Amino acid sequence: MAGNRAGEVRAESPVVVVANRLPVDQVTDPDGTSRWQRSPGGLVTALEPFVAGRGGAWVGWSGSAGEAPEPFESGGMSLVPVELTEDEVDRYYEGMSNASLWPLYHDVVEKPEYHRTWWDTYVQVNRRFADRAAEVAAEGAIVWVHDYQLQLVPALLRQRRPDLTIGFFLHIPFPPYELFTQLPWRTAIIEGLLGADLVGFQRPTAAANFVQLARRLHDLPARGNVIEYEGRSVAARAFPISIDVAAFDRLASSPEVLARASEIREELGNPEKIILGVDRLDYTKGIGVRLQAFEELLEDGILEAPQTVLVQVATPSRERVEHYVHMREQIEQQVGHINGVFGSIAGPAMHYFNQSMPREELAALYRVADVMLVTPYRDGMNLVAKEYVAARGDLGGTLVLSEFAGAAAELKQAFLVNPHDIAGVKNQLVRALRTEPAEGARRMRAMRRHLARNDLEHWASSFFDALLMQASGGQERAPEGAQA
Ligand code: GDG
Repeated sequence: MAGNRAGEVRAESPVVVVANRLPVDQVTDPDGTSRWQRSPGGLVTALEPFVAGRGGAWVGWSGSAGEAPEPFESGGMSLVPVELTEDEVDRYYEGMSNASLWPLYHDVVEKPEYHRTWWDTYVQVNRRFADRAAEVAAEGAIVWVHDYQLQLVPALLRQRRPDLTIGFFLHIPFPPYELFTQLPWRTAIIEGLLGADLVGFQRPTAAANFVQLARRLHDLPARGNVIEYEGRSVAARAFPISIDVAAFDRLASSPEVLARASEIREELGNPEKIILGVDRLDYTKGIGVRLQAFEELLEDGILEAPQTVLVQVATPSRERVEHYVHMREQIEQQVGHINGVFGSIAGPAMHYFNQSMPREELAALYRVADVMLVTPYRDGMNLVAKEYVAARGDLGGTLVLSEFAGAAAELKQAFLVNPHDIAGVKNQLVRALRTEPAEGARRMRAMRRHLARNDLEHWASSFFDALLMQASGGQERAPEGAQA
């Protein structure tokens, strides 16, 4: 992404994205100069075509506490930084977002903590995001707000700017009434979301949970997935997110990545089978489950190391949140134990990386893995599962996937598992390892066919189309400068 000119905020953006993070990271070059670099990751790729080149803006936090840089142009968009102080990062981001809402929305896999000071800061920061969005949006603009950190923004923005069309998308699961209602600020969150014209979720069950909450908590009338609220209609629907399938396929079949894939197999000592896990180091991802299944299979003598090895990439994440510190210790103890007992001079039984890998290296790992293990306890979607399928243009490899990942509803030919059932995970892992190539190819082909039609562009354009439709009361209209 080129260009980091400081400049004026464009007060007239016809399309505005509001997300916790800006789509760029500040990097410092060896000569000490700092510049903005486009963040890796799908969301930017998906949204850029809708925002860039038509005077669109992206409102978000730069990622470091303290004074925010001036708005600047980058990649054809106005980037509008929102300032967060150290205290706000602690309370709004690490506290309310990642230690209250994240565990609550993931089926309380860990116990959420509720603190009034965190909530107060969450409200304060959501106001600031809404203020910035209200400043940059043109009359009648479309604003698309993202994720659990900013659930109050739709209503706050509507109060300030009733002329706007507002969409919201939640990237993580949305819990049922019975769980959600433990949140002390439950009515405020639902009211916040009801400020949108369209609330998008990964799965239809999440949309249904939201509609039920609006009906039961707020006594609002609803017809199907449409809630009537303050004289407006608010629709709740599923839009399963995806990846840039063609780009990932291309990357994974490039000569460099293929060469690296063979090199990895050699460096691992040419094992017969390579099992792979790739996750942010997060307690929702069920990393411990797969380590336990692997360990028990070694213990049972069903698998032997290092003929079969497990490679686990666990990218560092939220390292200042307490739950994450404990979990990392536990996982690292488990890895140490597995290698202590089952490793040999010929090589360890498993390879663990607590580091972020370049995208090319991930693609090579996907390409060389005979079995991909994705075992979250709960996951909005899980893009790793989709990346693995996109990477396997050779139709090789098998996918073991948790039923509790949103992706399981689409990747039906995976070996599905309940991560709470270790015996079941072990069985499916063994089945996946023993799959005949023709059967594996049949499954992979079917999943690839599904993904080819349901890629990231499809996700973003169907959300925009539905948002425009909803805002125009059922009749599509073309907004100025926006591609529907
Ligand atoms: C949230 C929801 C939903 C991981 N390690 C490295 C690396 N990654 C990349 C993967 C993948 C992404 O990070 C992780 O995406 P997931 O979807 O698996 O999980 P979350 O981060 O929890 O994302 C999730 C998603 O939002 C989108 O809506 O699917 O359910 O929880 O793209 O490849 N990338 C690189 N190096 C690494 O070491 N380059």
